[in-house]
Order: sequence, then structure tokens, then C-alpha cells
Amino acid sequence: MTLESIKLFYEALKNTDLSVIERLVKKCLDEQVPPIDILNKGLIQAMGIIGQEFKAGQIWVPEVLLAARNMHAGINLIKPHLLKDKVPSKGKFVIGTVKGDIHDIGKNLVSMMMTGAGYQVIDLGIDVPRESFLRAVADEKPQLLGLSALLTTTMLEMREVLISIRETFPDPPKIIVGGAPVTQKFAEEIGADGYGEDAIAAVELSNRLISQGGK
Ligand code: B1M
Repeated sequence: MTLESIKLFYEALKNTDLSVIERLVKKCLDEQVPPIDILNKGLIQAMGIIGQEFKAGQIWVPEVLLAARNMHAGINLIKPHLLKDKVPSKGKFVIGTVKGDIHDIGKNLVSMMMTGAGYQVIDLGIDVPRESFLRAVADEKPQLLGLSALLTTTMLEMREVLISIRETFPDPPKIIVGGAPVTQKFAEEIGADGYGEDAIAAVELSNRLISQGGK
């Protein structure tokens, strides 16, 4: 994918006309661009530029919301291509965005990639209170629990969820964390079982944890 096409994705994410991003993604698919490249080198890179503009105060929340809507539409179009190959179930994975955080694009991508990799995914959604994570672990007995956070303020909630889970369950699931402000160092500091830089890394990490014995 060239710089020129990143510009096309960027412009499509900012366009109020939803059909612009839809046509662009369909065109890439027709031209046999690998779906994973459309995601990583097109949509995610373009959203990165929008994030920088937001940070610099050049654009405002409504424009970011518009980009998020368009991004969802683009992801929905490549989803069936990424999930094409059915694989046997590897285990249960509960995921949610921690309390106070409503960013769900990254979390949805992790859910999608984990589904594609053969995990049964239970997605608790956004702004998930600690009690809901506890209930889901009690009810579903997953091998893995994933926590996503996009804000430097909400990432601190990850530690609290982790402590509650480990205090409540004698045989807790492996807990993996991720999201833009989260780092390997932070994951180690809070005692998470692993950190995934992106959705693919989350799958690889989960596979490693499961092969080491899951719970
Ligand atoms: Co918000 N926002 N936002 N926002 N937003 C950020 C995160 C910010 C960095 C923008 C900026 O200033 N540059 C900034 C946070 C600053 C900080 O904390 N230091 C910010 C802010 C400040 C805010 C508000 C406070 C703004 C306001 O209201 N004034 C507000 C907070 C709302 C809340 O949560 N309480 C807010 C709101 C919003 C929107 C609603 C407008 C919208 C979200 C819409 C939605 O998600 N449905 C939005 C968006 C879109 C963004 C940016 C621009 C893009 C986020 C995104 O979707 N990226 C973002 C800037 C940025 O991140 N560069 C920003 C694409 C996505 C694919 O990446 O989510 O990182 P990401 O996921 C990746 C990896 O991180 C990883 O895999 C994914 C795929 O590769 N990953 C995991 C994610 N979760 C994982 C879990 C894992 C493993 C990997 O294991 C379990």
C-alpha cells in the first residue's frame, strides 16, 4: 500500500459520505490487496493521522466520531475476508474496554482476530465495570481475559480489574492487556500475563499462553 493510498483512506475517513470509504475498501479488495494490509496499512494508519490532528487541536470530537463511523464500515467490509477460514475452537476469551473508556475500534479488532484464530469470544463491550468482568469470568470460565484501554486515565483501571479477578478466583484466567497508551512495561508493572501491541500480537500471545497450559 503506497503513501498515496493512505491519503485516500485518510480522506475517506473524513468524508461525511459513507459510500466513499465503502467504495475504496471494495476497490482494494477487487484489486486483490490483502485484507490485512487494507486494515493495517490503510485504515489504521489513516486513523493514526486523525489521532495526531485531534491531539494538535486541528480537528474536534465530531470529526473523530465521523472517522470512527467510517472506520467501522470499512472494517465490516473486510471482516468476512479475514474470518474466512474456520478453525477448531481453542478456548474462551472474554474481552471488554475498561470502565470509563468508550473507545471500541481496537477492542473490536482484537475480538475479530481472536474469532478468526479460533477462540470463542465473549465481548462485554465498552465502559465495562469491574463487577461485569468478575461475573463473566464466573459464568463463562474463560481461559483468557482481555482488557482494552485507550486513555491514560482508564488504563489504571486495568490493575484494579486484575487484582479483583485474582483475589476472587483461585484459578483465574490469563489476563492480557492492550490499547494505545498501554506498554509492555506497564503490563509488567501491573502483573498482567501479557501485552499485545496490536490485534495480531494479541492472537500470538494468546496462542502462546494457551500452549503453555491456558489457565
Ligand atoms: Co478518543 N482519544 N477520546 N475518541 N481517540 C484518543 C485515544 C487520544 C489519544 C486522541 C489524542 O489526543 N491524540 C486521546 C487520549 C489521550 C490520553 O489519554 N492521553 C483521546 C481523548 C482525549 C478522548 C476524549 C477524552 C475526548 C473528549 O471527549 N474531549 C474522549 C474520551 C471518551 C471516553 O472513552 N470516555 C474521546 C472520545 C473519542 C471518540 C468517541 C470521538 C472516538 C472513539 C469512537 C469509538 O471507538 N467507537 C475517539 C477516537 C476514534 C480516538 C482516536 C483518534 C483513534 C482511536 C482508534 O480507534 N484507533 C485516538 C487517537 C489514537 O489512538 N491515535 C483517540 C484505531 C484503533 C485500531 O487502534 O484502539 O489503539 P487502537 O487499537 C489497536 C491497539 O491499541 C491494540 O490493537 C488494536 C489494533 O491494532 N489493542 C489491543 C487495543 N486493545 C487491545 C487489547 C488487547 C491487545 C491489543 O488485548 C486485550
